[in-house]
Amino acid sequence: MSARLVLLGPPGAGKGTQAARVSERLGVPAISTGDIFRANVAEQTELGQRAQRYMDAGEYVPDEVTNAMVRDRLGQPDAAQGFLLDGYPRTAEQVAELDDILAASGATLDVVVAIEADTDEVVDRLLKRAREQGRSDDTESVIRRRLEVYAEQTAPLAQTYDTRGLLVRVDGVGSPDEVTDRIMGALSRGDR
Ligand code: B4P
Repeated sequence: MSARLVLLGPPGAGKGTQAARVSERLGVPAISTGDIFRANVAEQTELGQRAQRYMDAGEYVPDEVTNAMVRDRLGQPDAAQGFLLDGYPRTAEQVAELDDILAASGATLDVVVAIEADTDEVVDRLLKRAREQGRSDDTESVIRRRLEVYAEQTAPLAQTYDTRGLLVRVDGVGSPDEVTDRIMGALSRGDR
């Protein structure tokens, strides 16, 4: 079973939801750049102060900030035997940085799972989360901007990883359990 994974997908596709479940089943840490940023915002660290205005506007935090944070996190002992990255890489520069980080330790990615869901579905989910949890970037206009940024900068990365023979596409519509079963099935079959 693969140990170094990336979860790709638009905002609201279920990356965070599936990262928690799949990482537990595989016994590797789930590393969510969004969660790390939000924890830093809550604690008002310097990193949080830098990230907040981008997140609240639906823009990506600059690559130099995000890359340094991920490099540091992947250098921690619990990530040495594997990890599941949720929400990273999101830009071509982040792909290059991840390649560099892994090459330095002689490691390689095993699989990139793209969770697919159409725009109406993800907007509905994020607006529901806005009503239930009040996340500051879940307003309708910010959601639209996050989807635009995703289409411009992150959607093309699926092609990059497909060309490398690492991509597996999974339908993200259905219950969380159904989506987890699809991901675990694809991993155990070795789909690429
Ligand atoms: P993230 O925290 O990654 O936010 P997200 O893309 O909206 O995904 P999230 O994981 O929260 O949603 P999920 O699909 O699981 O990023 C937030 C911001 O941080 C970015 O906009 C950016 O500013 C910054 N950032 C993060 N990483 C960065 C990077 N690499 N570079 C630069 N900036 C970065 O779930 C959404 C909702 O759907 C939930 O309410 C969930 O309960 C629900 N849901 C999940 N699965 C479902 C299902 N099967 N059915 C119904 N609902 C479901």
